[in-house]
Amino acid sequence: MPIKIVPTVAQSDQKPGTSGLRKKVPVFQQPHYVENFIQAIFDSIPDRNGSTLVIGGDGRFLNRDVVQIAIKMAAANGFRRLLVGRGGLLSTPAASCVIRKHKAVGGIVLSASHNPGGPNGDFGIKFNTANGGPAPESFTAAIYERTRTLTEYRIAEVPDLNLDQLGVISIDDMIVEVIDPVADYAQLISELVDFGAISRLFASGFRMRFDAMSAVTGPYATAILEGMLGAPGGTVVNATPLEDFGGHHPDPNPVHAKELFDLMHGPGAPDFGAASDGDGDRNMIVVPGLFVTPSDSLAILAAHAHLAPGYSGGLAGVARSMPTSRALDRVAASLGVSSFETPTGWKFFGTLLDAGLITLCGEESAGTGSSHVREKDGLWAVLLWLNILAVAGKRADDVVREHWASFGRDYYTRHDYEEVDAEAARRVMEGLRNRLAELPGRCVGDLTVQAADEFRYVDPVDGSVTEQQGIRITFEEDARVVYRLSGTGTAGATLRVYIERYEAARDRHELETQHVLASVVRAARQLADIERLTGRSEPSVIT
Ligand code: VG1
Ligand code: CO
Repeated sequence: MPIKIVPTVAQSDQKPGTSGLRKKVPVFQQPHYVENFIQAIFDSIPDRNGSTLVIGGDGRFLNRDVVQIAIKMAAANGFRRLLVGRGGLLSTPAASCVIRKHKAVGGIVLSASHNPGGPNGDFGIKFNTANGGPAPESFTAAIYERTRTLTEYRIAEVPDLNLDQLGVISIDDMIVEVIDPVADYAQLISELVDFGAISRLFASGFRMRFDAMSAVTGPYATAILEGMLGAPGGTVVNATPLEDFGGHHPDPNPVHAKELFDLMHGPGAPDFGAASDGDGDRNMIVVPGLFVTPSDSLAILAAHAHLAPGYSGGLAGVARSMPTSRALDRVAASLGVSSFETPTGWKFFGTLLDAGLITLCGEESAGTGSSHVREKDGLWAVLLWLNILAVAGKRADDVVREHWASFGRDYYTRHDYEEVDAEAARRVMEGLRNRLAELPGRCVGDLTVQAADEFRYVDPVDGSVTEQQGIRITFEEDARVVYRLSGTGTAGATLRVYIERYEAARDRHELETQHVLASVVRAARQLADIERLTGRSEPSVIT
């Protein structure tokens, strides 16, 4: 096999963010841009010689091209065996599953998650390590360092492979196995949730809608819900992955999954509604008449997980990202297990999961997962919900209301200011940072600041320290505001403001969220001086 060593010029902008390298498609289309980043990944894997690598992505525009490049570069960089999803597809949780099951050294996952796709949309490349999880900070820092110095990359000069047919292809002494993207994943999930109970639930007339948002979960949800569990045909909608997601944001929230949201709030609502994102790691749960916030969904799953075979022995512990509401902590306290608070991004759950300190974890951004893989897993969350409903024999909306009655309700909203001028966003954060010491005791409207700090994470397992992970302000009235800058955006900066307030009183659990949170929202804007510094009087997206 001829191997070409191609001279290249190092890039200065290939710093991975919250979840890999994400940029606009035209950026990735620059000569050698993709190859540089992949070579930097390979150079950062010390034990790659003779190892197995997994490759797949969410099917968005560029996915097929980059899969071919990654295969040819892997052949020239010492890998022995590649596992590639048919059509170049692998959802993020399935990629994690395949890496673990086949003892791969890691995987290249191509996705920009919930961001729009197509020729002018976003693309992304992420590396997951041998535990199946996103590379930790130390690893992504090494990749970044390498991108700034490399001078050449290696690629095999072979024709494109046919990835649409299952089978084994040899490139010299490297073998490429084109695998069914669903099989290993479906097998794993069937060991965790009670497929018999869910099948009986569907047989009894239970109806749901799953919106795959024209993204990668379509084939998974169709195979499992309709194929294995007997849900009626048509339960999964927008089930065919499209390169541009049909022109939509494949972001499962009330704004971008509005059709599902409206259906669930109308007279003909089915018993349960769910959606997932571009790469299948996020989930939205909406029950008749009620949107379940991801923070509540996480807490509800933790409280009932023992009803599923995979968790019948109870939970070792739980974790949530810092901006996620404290609803999970209340459940952990009642179960008598520890609850950890990590920075935003799934990579921070890895050490806790590997050490067996936690079983379930999640983020406010529609991510829920467990120790079965090292990524968040949208379809798994939906199936665990169905398992709970089937075994408990309750309506989904009753499960939510009973949860609030037992634990109180954490009203929650996130206000995103997208594509803000990067310098203005930096000034918002800097301004808050400089005033942290003087805020406690200060009155803002009808609220009083109790504490203000900047989140700094010391990993309890490996001791690594991550600074500046969000500014948090708590109020004496049991409310909290968190500010942080997104690490996944591809244009300007995105300021995220996370707002919550706890209500213990049972007669205050059915109020309108934005109404309950109005004074906290006002305080959040005022304290950070958002309008003056960014020129924005309203956020671009409220979820
Ligand atoms: C966002 C979310 C974060 C999530 C990340 C990746 O990051 O806030 O919770 O882990 O996206 O999700 P940021 O830095 O933009 O706030 V996904 O579905 O892209 O893999
Ligand atoms: Co995602």
